[in-house]
Amino acid sequence: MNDQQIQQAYQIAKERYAELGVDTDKALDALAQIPLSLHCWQGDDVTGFENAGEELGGGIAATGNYPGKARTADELRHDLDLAYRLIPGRHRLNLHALYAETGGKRVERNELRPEHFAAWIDWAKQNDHALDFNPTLFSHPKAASGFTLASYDKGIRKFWIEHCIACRKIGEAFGRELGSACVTNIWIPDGLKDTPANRRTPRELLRQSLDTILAEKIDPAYNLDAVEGKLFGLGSESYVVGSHEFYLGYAIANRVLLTLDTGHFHPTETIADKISAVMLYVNELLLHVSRGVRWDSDHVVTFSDDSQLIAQELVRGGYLERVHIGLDYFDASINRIAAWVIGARNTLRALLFALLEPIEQLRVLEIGGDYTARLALLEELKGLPSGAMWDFYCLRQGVPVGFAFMDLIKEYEERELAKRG
Ligand code: RNT
Ligand code: ZN
Repeated sequence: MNDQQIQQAYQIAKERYAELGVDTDKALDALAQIPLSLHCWQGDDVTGFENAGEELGGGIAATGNYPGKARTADELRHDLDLAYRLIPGRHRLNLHALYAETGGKRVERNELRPEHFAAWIDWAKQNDHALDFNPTLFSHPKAASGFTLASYDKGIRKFWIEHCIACRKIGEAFGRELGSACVTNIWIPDGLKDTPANRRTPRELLRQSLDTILAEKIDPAYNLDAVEGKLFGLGSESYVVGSHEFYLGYAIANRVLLTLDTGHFHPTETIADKISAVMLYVNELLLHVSRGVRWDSDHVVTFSDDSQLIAQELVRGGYLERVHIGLDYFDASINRIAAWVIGARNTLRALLFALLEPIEQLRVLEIGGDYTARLALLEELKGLPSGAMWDFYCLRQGVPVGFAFMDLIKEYEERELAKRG
């Protein structure tokens, strides 16, 4: 399809939507305002640059050995540059503390400072990406027991508390330097493989640790704190200290953001239904959009019922202003740049699909009790030419339309990734 054909297809599609009272130009403008936070860790299988010889820990796993993974921060940034060129819109980058650049010097995690992220800040400024952040409480000898902030060992807790405090300050620096609040998200792996005898004390310890970490107030214009729970991990199948209920309570009581990761619940449970419930009690949410396959497997996001339902909830509920959308998956079995691009494009497509709904009409039908027509209309919408909208949006945003983005990835794979051995 050439540009003219894409525009013609858009015009015809626009009329189809107009018949239902949907303003497609408005939908495309709204989509252009939504930033996604791309997770740096898809580019190197959550390895980072500490070079301390630690395996990926914390009960998460990246499987696959597709060639060409980024080995240095420069390679990772270079790979990200390509990904951003193939994703329509302006987007953020989500960093992990593990991605510090310390110039070959060993810097303990509780001693990390903004200067260890200077190259990331420069790159972010040059490329107009705001930054988000995460302390890294895994892949480290002091996390080897499986416990960090909820450890019975006071020294271990202290170390990780100091790490999280250091990370909030780094987040604050990101926010200040880039003029956009950094969301600093705390996720810890703490839990037990087998039936615990005491579920209570580790949760009390975790609460204490979080209270200490968050004691210092930081201007929300620069840093926002978020807490992420989960149901289970590898080696923490029977008990996770930081469960959903734990953090839901903590976020409400302490006015921090709650993080909902799509892979962190029972496999038949969707976070879409949770959004309108928790938004009554928390001011802001962070989403980790991922795709679990049978478990929290962190597969690339697809244009699935699940991703569409989440996007619909955000749009229908009017929550876009209060929800930060991040991606969180790590697939090492396919081209890692393509993984970023496919997952991000699908998340945006799900949002576009939601923005194209004749929401007023659906509401009128529902309030009037006409559930038959509601069902009929919802199903008809699936057949409307949303693909033509998406193609036109990509064209307008100056990124490849359709499958053509894979040509650039293939070309980069041959030119750059092949050199990485
Ligand atoms: C783990 C959490 C967490 C991590 C990242 C790397 O289950 O989802 O968000 O994926 O911190
Ligand atoms: Zn997550």
